[in-house]
Amino acid sequence: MARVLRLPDHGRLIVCTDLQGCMRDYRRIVEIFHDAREAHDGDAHLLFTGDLIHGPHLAEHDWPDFLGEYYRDESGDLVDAFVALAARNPGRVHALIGNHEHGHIGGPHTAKFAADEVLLLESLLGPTRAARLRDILTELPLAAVAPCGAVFTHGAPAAVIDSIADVERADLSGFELGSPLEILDTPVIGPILWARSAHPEVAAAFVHAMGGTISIYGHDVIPEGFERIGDEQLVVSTSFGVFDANKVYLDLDLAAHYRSVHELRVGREILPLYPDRAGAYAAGPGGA
Ligand SMILES: [Mn+2]
Repeated sequence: MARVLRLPDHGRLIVCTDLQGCMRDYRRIVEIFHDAREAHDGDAHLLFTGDLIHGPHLAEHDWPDFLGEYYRDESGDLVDAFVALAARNPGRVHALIGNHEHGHIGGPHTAKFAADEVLLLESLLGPTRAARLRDILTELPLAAVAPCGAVFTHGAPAAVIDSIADVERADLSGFELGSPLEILDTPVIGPILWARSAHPEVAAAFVHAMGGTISIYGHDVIPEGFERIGDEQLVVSTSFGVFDANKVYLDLDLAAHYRSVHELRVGREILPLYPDRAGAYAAGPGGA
């Protein structure tokens, strides 16, 4: 199957990174998507860049402060809500595969908050819902491209590719027994799903081969909410591991043409998930 989603050249695009089972932040980004849809005569899209699933299963008193506000993993319900939202908005609600989703459909099993997060989630869901989860995740793309120049992946744009066809025909199966370290060395899918950074020259070559100009991804936690690297890369933290005040999402104009990530402005394209709680830097175009 073709593993690259192609977005249109019109409308708005709301971009949300790693939720990791956080239902509260999921509901908030859906509210933002609904507002964008209303403000633009229905012409809006919502893109999740992977890791919808696998959050902490901790009691509040065991919660480490650095992870931001407390929440409890609701991966199963979150995926169900995503599927229902996508069905109500045909062709407008999308999710990429993250390294945590990959574990359910051929990737190495992740062990961030449990010895085996894949087995844990599937046992909580039971066999029927687990099979349905795998069917849903199998259909997801590995990357998305838009005529505005944006190239979206879960991890950093560190893959060395000749053309977009290398991503379109990527094989995701057969890594169950591998470790995350081994898969990082697997061409194309290793870096796309696991890399936390990319050298500017490698990133530039990747976005060019994908037919774009800028790379947008999550996977890593940016405590301040986002980070620009060179002219090509923007790392976004919408939810996981970040305090509410610093969580950001993107609101992109799909009819624009972005030549550099410096054209994505705080207060315009880079927006606070919770404006009422936002830090000073995210207050708007006048912010630092
Ligand atoms: Mn990840």
